Amino acid sequence: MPSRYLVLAARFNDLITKALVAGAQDAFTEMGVDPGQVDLLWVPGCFELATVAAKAARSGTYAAIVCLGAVIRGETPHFDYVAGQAAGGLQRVGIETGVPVIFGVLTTDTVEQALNRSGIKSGNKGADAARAAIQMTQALSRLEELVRR
Ligand code: INI
Repeated sequence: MPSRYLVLAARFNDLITKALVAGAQDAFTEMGVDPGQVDLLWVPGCFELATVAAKAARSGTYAAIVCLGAVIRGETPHFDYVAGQAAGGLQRVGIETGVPVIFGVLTTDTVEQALNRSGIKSGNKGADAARAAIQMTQALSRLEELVRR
């Protein structure tokens, strides 16, 4: 299994997504992953996450892909489309490629709620996503052992 991780982040609402990226990077480091093993790539918005995640997953380079973004309902009637397509697209990439694709996309009603979940008050969803990536790589390694028995 590859040992590199990709953090894939949306620039839209970048005040929030930069904080999610920092949270993910810190969490990887805390969990013993060398920062040199964690690549970072930006896309314009959450709608584009799945396209790049699919290519990254098929490259065979990454143990897991952590997708980060913020979709805020108050700012757009597109909320349901952007959030729904991002979630569905990313889930499909994970299922179709077998590479863990982590959904670290905030979907909130307000900017304040998003800020709170990006390290201000109620934890950092980016850090949670990095932890989920590690847990998924561990689960897949364990599964490989189990099915080889
Ligand atoms: N992209 C986001 O990541 N978050 C949003 O809240 C958002 N809003 O508000 O529309 C958003 N839109 C851009 C979208 O993801 C695409 O980048 C754009 O439509 C170009 O395809």
